[in-house]
Amino acid sequence: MKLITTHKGSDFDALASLVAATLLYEDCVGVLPDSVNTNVKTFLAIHKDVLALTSPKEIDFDDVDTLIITDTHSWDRLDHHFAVLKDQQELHIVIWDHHLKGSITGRENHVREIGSTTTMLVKQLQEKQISISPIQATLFLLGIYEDTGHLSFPSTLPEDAYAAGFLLSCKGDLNLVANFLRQSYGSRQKEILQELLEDVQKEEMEGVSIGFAIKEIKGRVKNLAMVLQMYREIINVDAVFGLFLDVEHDRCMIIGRSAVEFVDVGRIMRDLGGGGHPGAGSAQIKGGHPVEIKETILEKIRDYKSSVGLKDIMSSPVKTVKETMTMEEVAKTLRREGCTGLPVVNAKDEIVGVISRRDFKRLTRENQLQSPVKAFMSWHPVAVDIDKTVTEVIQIMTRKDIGRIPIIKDGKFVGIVTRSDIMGYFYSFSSM
Ligand SMILES: [Mn+2]
Repeated sequence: MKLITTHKGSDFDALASLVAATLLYEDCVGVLPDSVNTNVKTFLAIHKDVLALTSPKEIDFDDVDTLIITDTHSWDRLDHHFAVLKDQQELHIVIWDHHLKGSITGRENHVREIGSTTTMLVKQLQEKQISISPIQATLFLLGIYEDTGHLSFPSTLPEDAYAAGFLLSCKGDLNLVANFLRQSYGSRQKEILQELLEDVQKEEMEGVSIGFAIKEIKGRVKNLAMVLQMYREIINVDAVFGLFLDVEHDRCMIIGRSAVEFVDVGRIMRDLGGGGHPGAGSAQIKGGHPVEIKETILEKIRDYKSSVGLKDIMSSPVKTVKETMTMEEVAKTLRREGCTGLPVVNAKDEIVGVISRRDFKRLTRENQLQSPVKAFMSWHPVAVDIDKTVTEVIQIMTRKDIGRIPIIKDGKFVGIVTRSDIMGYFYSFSSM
């Protein structure tokens, strides 16, 4: 007999990958652990009959020759009934899992980092052209959306989004998805939010407000990130950090969210051993104390502030052209440098203007190519002092609709910041 099972306390990714595997492997019995999470329980209350899954209690483990496991590969995550298979040498084990760590090694191991285990199996179904019913498609979407935070978590891969798109084409129902996932804001989450609001902690740094939510948590609470997001909106801060202390396991779960470039959550979390991107991230610290962690986070924000400045993102040295140069020479220089514009300096190397390809459109006669650049350049460019912040430069670019800003130090031209430098600044952080 062939069995397929998943981890106990099953969430949607567990249930969905289990069901997807029963489609992939014919003549297999799908065994759902008796303990499932609250959302899945609600889903099963309606869909149990169409899924045709069996309880571990009903299985005769004596004649099992193949075991397929999804969304975990650890014996202690399986229903206790499976323990009898542990020492069976002949057992053919197949693993489908997106958690890299586990205690079971199978004959076939499909283990890799991806947003959800469901994605891996849906890909197989799609490749083998096995048909998926609208109900199954809806369940698989639930699996993918739950584990990828609706395709928003940093762990999400293009494959997860492709699989979701494919499932929509199989008539997966997003209304149902929203309905079953929304209920995760239950009484426990509400209680935590209320307690957080009774002890609001706000800090100000350089005009940016940073909120902290510090709380002891008993047991496993899902969707703390959502609670934290609601907390942030209510207390109206630019960035927020949730420090959730799990006394039982002596660890602290840290979640961060930020809407300002000044607070780079991903970088802070990486320093704390976790991960993420500038807007969102998380980390876990063994034996950490929340008050100390809060101080560490504030220190890091202060440090980064002084470390990333215009000097780090600007291009320098930058080619300049003299104001007396002819337009023809300038055109050659632009071509040679492969850029769309250059600063213009006077005899004292002070910046007096900017010439860009656009300005060449104003040349109407051939002989104007012999005119000096100062006749066509835009005068008095907006120059920014090197001590200003990246945010200020972005504001100027937006307000004045200009794509390159000369940077000056003690009145002297030292470099230039372009739109692509700013893009590089944002994207290099998210890909680190
Ligand atoms: Mn999963």
